[in-house]
Amino acid sequence: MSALVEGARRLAGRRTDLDARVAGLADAVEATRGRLDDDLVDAAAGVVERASARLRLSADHTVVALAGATGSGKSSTFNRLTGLDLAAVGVRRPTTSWATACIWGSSGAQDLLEWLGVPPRHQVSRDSMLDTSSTDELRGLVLLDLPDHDSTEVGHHLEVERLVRLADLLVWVLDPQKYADAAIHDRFLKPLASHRDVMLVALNHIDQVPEDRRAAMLADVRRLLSDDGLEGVPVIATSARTGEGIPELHKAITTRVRAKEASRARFGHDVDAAAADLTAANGTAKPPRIDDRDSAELVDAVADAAGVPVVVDAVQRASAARARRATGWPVTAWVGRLRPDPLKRLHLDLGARGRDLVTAARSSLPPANPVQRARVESAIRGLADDVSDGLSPAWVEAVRRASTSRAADLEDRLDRAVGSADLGVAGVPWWCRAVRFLQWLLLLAAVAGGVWLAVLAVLGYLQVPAPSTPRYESFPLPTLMLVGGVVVGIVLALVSRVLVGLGARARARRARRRLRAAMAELTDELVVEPVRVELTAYGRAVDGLARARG
Ligand SMILES: Nc1nc2c(ncn2[C@@H]2O[C@H](COP(=O)(O)OP(=O)(O)O)[C@@H](O)[C@H]2O)c(=O)[nH]1
Ligand SMILES: [Mg+2]
Repeated sequence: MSALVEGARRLAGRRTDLDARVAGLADAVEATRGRLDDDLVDAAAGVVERASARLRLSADHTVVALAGATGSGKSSTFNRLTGLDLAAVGVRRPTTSWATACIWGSSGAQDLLEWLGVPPRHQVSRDSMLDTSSTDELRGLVLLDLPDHDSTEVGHHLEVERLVRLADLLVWVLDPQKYADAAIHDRFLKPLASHRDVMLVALNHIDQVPEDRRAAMLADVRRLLSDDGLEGVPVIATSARTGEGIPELHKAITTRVRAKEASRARFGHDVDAAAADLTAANGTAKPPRIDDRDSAELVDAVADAAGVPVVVDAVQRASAARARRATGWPVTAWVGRLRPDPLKRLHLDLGARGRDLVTAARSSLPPANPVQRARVESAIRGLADDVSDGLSPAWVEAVRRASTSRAADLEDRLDRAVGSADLGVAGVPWWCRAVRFLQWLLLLAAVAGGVWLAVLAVLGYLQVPAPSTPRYESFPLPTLMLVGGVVVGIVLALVSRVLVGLGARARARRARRRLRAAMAELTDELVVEPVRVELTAYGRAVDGLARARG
């Protein structure tokens, strides 16, 4: 990050009076753009623009910088103007040296000086010294003796450029011996043409120019400046040694300080007026929050329109059918299979994955009917109205607009959201598979018992002596196997049926939960979030306007 950007940011973070108020108004302008009346916002934006441009980076101080080539007399002039022997005269300052500063009425100048790169030992406050009359006149003045401007160091040159850009007034000190030096004009003065309005030239060392030549030399200086694109820049003949012209220079600086003070006052009024107008349209109500109840009703309405109840019902029925088929007595289950499958009628596929089931269920769903749609619309409106209750009409409108801004997407995305939700209903529960295994064992036992009995019967019919039949507790084993296998199988099927019903309901509940979560996510993205964006903007506007009003 360049030093300039860094410094500007630090200054922007400065919270002194008008600076902060203009920044607040700028925030409010940004937050209300497109929401409040355009003319109103444009007017406030104009105030921000003019104020920031005119006040530059520091609203509370007038920065006057003395710049020029080595030996032109910057330091001497600085000492003359401050009445102090602060700046070292006749010293060529090395590239590492910084500006020397004198501050009149020093309060709040600390950040500014920090950014200017003036170390504390190079700062002096004119406040505590001497005559209070000139202190008052120049209150807020920061006078800088810049490092020598003809340094060949690029980094050094950039530093000076930075300071020059910040200055409210740049006093370029010229030396009569070198005023026509092409290098000075080409390298330094021409590039400053854009600073024409904030420049002043002091033709120093005037005591060394014979009286009769002064007028001609001043005219020559003006002509050269004009060639540089600096026409109209005031030129004052000064002598830091004899004090000649110093009162004029002093006066020019005082005028500049007053002008800045006047513009500060004017912009203060402009900011007041713009902030008041904007506040009237914006309102000052506390930024509202979105009520959970409103979004819950919206999710309900959307879930209904998306056919969530139908899908949940299908999940329950399909899960029950699947589990019943797995746990039923194999004989009746097989007979049942001969009957038309109720799920087939429902177009519900018993795919291994729950997703197939849902896709099928969705495909057989009727699209949302007008009643369902109306409920969604009214839920959205209800949310927008509740949230914007108490806001100014413009913001009520903005919130309403935002709430429906993505309504078209909503219908579109609902289908996909329901279709792609993982309902967690794949396959049958593990215990169903265990029961199924048991059922087949029981059936096998019954069949074996039956066959055994049949063999015994045939042997009896043929009067062939049969081997003795094993018994269990006086019951013949084959009979026990046949009857027990059938009876236990049927009882197991009946008990399983109860469990299957409970399990299917649990799965339906889980499916509903997941579908509702998907619906909530969707409504949050497409309805609640756009509203939230408006509320955030409203909050910033209220906050910015409060700061703008001071
Ligand atoms: N005769 C005369 N000498 C001056 C004047 N201003 C500065 N000087 C001398 O010029 C030399 C350089 O002055 P200084 O203020 O250090 O210039 P800077 O390098 O621009 O800061 C010093 O010896 C000063 O005494 C002036 O108006 N008239
Ligand atoms: Mg100097």
